[in-house]
Amino acid sequence: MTASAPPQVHFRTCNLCEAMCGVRIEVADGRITSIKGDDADPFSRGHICPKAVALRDLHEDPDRLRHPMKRTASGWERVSWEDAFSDITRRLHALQQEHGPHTVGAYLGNPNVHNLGAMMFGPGLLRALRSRNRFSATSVDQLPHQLVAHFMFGHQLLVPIPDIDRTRYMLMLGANPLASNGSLMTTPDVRARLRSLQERGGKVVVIDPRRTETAGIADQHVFVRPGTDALALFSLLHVVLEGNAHRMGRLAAFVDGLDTVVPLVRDFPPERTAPHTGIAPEVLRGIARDFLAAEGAVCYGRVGVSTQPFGSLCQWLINVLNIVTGNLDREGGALFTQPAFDLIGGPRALGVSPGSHGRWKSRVRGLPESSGELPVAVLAEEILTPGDGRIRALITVAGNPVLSTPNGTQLDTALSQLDLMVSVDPYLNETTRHAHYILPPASLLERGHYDLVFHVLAVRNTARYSPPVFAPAPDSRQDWEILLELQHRLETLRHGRTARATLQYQALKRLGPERLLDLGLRMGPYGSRFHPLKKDGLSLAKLRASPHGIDLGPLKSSLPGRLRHRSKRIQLAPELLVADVARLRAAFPDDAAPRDGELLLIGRRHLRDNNSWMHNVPGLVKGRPRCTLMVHPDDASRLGLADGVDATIRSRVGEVTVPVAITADVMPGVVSLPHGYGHQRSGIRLQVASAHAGVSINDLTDEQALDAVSGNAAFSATPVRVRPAEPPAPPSPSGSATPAA
Ligand SMILES: Nc1nc2c(c(=O)[nH]1)N[C@H]1C(S)=C(S)[C@@H](COP(=O)(O)OP(=O)(O)OC[C@H]3O[C@@H](n4cnc5c(=O)[nH]c(N)nc54)[C@H](O)[C@@H]3O)O[C@H]1N2
Ligand SMILES: Nc1nc2c(c(=O)[nH]1)N[C@H]1C(S)=C(S)[C@@H](COP(=O)(O)OP(=O)(O)OC[C@H]3O[C@@H](n4cnc5c(=O)[nH]c(N)nc54)[C@H](O)[C@@H]3O)O[C@H]1N2
Ligand code: SF4
Ligand SMILES: [Mo]
Repeated sequence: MTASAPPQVHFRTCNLCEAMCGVRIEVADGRITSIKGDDADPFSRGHICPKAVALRDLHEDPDRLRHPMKRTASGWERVSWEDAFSDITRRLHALQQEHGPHTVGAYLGNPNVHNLGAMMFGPGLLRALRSRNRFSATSVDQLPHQLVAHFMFGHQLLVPIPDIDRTRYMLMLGANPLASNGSLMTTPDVRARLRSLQERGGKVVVIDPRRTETAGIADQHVFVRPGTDALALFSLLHVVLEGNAHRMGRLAAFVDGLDTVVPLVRDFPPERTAPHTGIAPEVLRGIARDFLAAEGAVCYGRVGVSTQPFGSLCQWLINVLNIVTGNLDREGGALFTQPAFDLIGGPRALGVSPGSHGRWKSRVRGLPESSGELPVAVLAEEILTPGDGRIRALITVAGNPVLSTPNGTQLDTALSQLDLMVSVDPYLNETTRHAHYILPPASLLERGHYDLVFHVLAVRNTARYSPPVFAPAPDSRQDWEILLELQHRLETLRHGRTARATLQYQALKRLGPERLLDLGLRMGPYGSRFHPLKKDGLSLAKLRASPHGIDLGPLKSSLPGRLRHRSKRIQLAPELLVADVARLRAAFPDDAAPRDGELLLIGRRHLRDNNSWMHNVPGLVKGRPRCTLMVHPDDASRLGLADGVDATIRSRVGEVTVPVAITADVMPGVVSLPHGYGHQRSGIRLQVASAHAGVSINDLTDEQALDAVSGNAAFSATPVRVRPAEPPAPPSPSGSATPAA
């Protein structure tokens, strides 16, 4: 017997969701033997969720692709990186020569934001493509937040973050952080943080059409009819601003537009909106009263009030509520972060653009771009509609839009008609099965990690770098290396091989994400670069020497300095948002009759899911099937639905059949189905997920249902009809070819 080496211990940030939990990973003989919370992480303090152990399963997953693959008439074939890169870029270039730059589309999925290399090198590839047909998961998620931040504060990433550790009143709409672990609010161990909020005498109030896990621990839960939150928020503001009594305090000196807002809110007394929202006027008045009385209150809204028909109005009104009550930029309210790598106020070349809107429009439906991208709800029609400017080729990077964007069935069809599709992705899944090439990156534990984005959105200023746990596998490429290679080859085909471009490419290749990170840290607000006196300023070396991360303190007041409008003033009443109020009024006239028999569909998340791509981890999918349709008992009995028995759900765009779960936790008239399922599609290579297929909610959601201002998908409040499923046809007796007469 040979003695095995003692286990090595690696400290790392889990990058699977936004919470940035510190983990402690033990490796013996090249294999992971344990994953635990890192008790010494000053931010997450040892907390992890059940998904953390999936870091190992994902790394070891036999279905994870390890080599570039090409789809041929006889199936998938392994190809060399060189052959893949050269054929792909040659064909992309030829298509662009013939049909113009916009004929190549790109879709960037959510995991890009959790990937240092992709964050740094994705923009270069997009620049090289020169296409207006860029899409991302942003427009099925947080686009309203970003657009509103761009309008109001002058930068799309100036998203106010709830000061959860000091607030005394937290009003949450459309968020379930106990399942999601928090979003646009990086907050590891949110349960403990909410408990301390309550222990210091504070209150948590949840407005949600479902009594969620978070609602379950809240002091108050209020049902709201899906898609009507903008009305409820207007009514809250109506009460708060009664008698014209704003309480902006010091904010008043740099806020423009209160005069526009005040007359708007007069139109929405709680008594008038109650029939639509289902929220009793006295309940809303009580919330407004408590909000005003609290020493530090914050209103926070997330996916449920972003992916809905009035997503932008909701995010706007949430900011307005925080501002007019004096809770923006205040301890215990909502504050902006001061991250070590500053994507907002740092050097332009290392930052994110402040944002834009309407510089161009989509070809078919004429929807406006936001910050350089178009709403992904138009992707399918841009491929399917013939004519000049049609998308003929598509690159997807870390995205599964067939399961994650509205009317996935339509996109599924569209993808099969592309001349060329390339997917940078570790899996052969519902989307990448349409690719001509799949370029799988090295595993997530084979790369260094720093959360460029989530440090910007965290409830505390911290910084933490994770070196790779494993050396990259032989002949593997990191995401950033794949993106840089595609970029360089495309540019070379276009401009020829110039000395300058070659030097630049070689320099970037040598620098890689880590050196760029170091540069950003040094140039950042805590950095050493330009502060010769601050010898111990932040740098990558310093982070490497602090493997548990560095605490940089609680969020601090930063206004008006941090605003990115040249005027250094907050725009309380951006024109496009004010104009959208007419649409809200028209959608909910005073004499609206209830729609007979129609149910409103909403989504949900479960702690053990992560969008569409973690159902291949056995430990996360075990137990009772989670892809069920929650139905209120009253609706179930009216419709003849039984618990555990299949029902068929039909919307304008499609139909799915799934077991029913009867529960009074959903509001009457509302049904809920999780997203990210639907792994029954043929040709995927996800053994475990295929055995837990479920159905895709996005085979029901409608690509025409959008937040009109941003073009963000409006998943919530999809009208559906539900009926008991037809019993499966009885098997015909064997041997009989003709049915019995
Ligand atoms: N376990 C797990 N964690 C995740 C993810 C995951 O898939 N699984 N995904 C990650 C991602 S990409 C994101 S963006 C975040 C999202 O993080 P959250 O926003 O916290 O996500 P959800 O849990 O979907 O919570 C949305 C809530 O909105 C409610 N809702 C739906 N429609 C309406 C409405 O019209 N009005 C109101 N008031 N509420 C409504 C739903 O019932 C639900 O409770 O989670 C991240 N974390
Ligand atoms: N109905 C409904 N639809 C929704 C939502 C909802 O609440 N309801 N939520 C929306 C939200 S918030 C989001 S963010 C989107 C997500 O939408 P997407 O980003 O399109 O989908 P994901 O399921 O996150 O798929 C991620 C893909 O990235 C791949 N991947 C994972 N890690 C890596 C990596 O390190 N590198 C590379 N190159 N690839 C990787 C996975 O294999 C998978 O193919 O879905 C949205 N869709
Ligand atoms: S909460 Fe998020 S970051 Fe923390 S362990 Fe779970 S998946 Fe990882
Ligand atoms: Mo998301």
